[in-house]
Amino acid sequence: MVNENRSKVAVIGCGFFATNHILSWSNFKDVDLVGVCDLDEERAINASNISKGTPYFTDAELMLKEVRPDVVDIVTTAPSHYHLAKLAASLNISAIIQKPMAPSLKEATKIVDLAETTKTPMMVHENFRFQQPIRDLKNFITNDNIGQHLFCKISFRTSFDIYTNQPYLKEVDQLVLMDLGVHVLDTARFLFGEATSICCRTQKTRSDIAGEDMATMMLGFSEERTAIVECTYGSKQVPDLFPETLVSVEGTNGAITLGAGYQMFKRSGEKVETINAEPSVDDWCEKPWHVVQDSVKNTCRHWIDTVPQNLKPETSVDDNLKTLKLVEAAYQSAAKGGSLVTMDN
Ligand code: NAD
Ligand code: 89V
Repeated sequence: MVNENRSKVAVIGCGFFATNHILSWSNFKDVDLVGVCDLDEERAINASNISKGTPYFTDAELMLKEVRPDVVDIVTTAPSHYHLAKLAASLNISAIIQKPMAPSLKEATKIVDLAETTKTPMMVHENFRFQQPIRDLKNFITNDNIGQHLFCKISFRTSFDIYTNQPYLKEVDQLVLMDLGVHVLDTARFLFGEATSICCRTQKTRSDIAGEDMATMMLGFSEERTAIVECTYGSKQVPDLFPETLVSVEGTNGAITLGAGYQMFKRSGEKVETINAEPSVDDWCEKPWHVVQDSVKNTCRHWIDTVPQNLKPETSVDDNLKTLKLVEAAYQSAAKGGSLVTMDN
């Protein structure tokens, strides 16, 4: 869907990941990227250079007051999200906030309250559910192809060196569930709805990081549906499929698997099909990051196709709080060696 009205977008945070946002916004025909901002001037200038000279700033408040965007895209790390969302709300500007919404469930709740009390539309940039192969898989299971849903497995296992691009990840006490768990748990919610219980075990595979880098979870859903959800930055598997997410869903009448190399295997009754579900590689994208980059573009597009039309985005902050509640419950379970935690939905 293409809007007739143009949207004005500004970006705060021009670090490692923001390039994908800036290039996504710059390539939409109905969006004007009106400002980019980073405390680090060199990063702000670089962001301006890659987006055909978008005005750059080193002070977020100054930028928002000067360029008056319809929406500000906050691509800083979690500790600054609440403060920046509050700034946006105080200026009556909508906000998109990168995952994780906040460093804790408590602070995420403050963002949800802020959005509600100020009536400011706010969405979390939770992009995994916007990966095209995962959207395709969801369509297949919701169109009555596999019968009653029984079982789901979501797996993201790699030892890709994330710490070079994101050194701050070595310092956080809660690592893999907050950084990657949010993605895979949100994908589980997207595919199977709200979990009624969760158990989780975590492990640490190296000594130079503060947090855990391996998590294995089992989620229960109504009607005895079950999901195994796992994520790790410490898997020495070959081949290393970074940044692919493997997903399979089984039902009473069929199954679908998104496998390595984006091979998708579908079974509906006796009909079996294999397709290549690899996302396209836009001009500004490069393999193997294209699946992530494509999903960033789709997530930004989701905002443009919803909020300006007064529609609620799928990953509104109140929706995303449910993902963070699962993360918190997973940590509670892990602290007790993997005991069952019942979700209060
Ligand atoms: P980064 O540290 O590389 O960049 C963050 C930038 O924000 C820094 O340049 C910093 O100077 C700037 N900044 C911080 N506070 C600011 C403020 N008040 N005003 C202006 N600039 C400010 O971090 P990153 O690795 O790019 O991560 C950013 C966010 O993106 C994190 O929340 C991370 O979890 C998320 N991320 C998401 C994905 C994904 O697939 N969705 C992938 C990687 C990172
Ligand atoms: O950091 C992240 O959010 C992840 C990735 C696996 C790409 O690093 O998306």
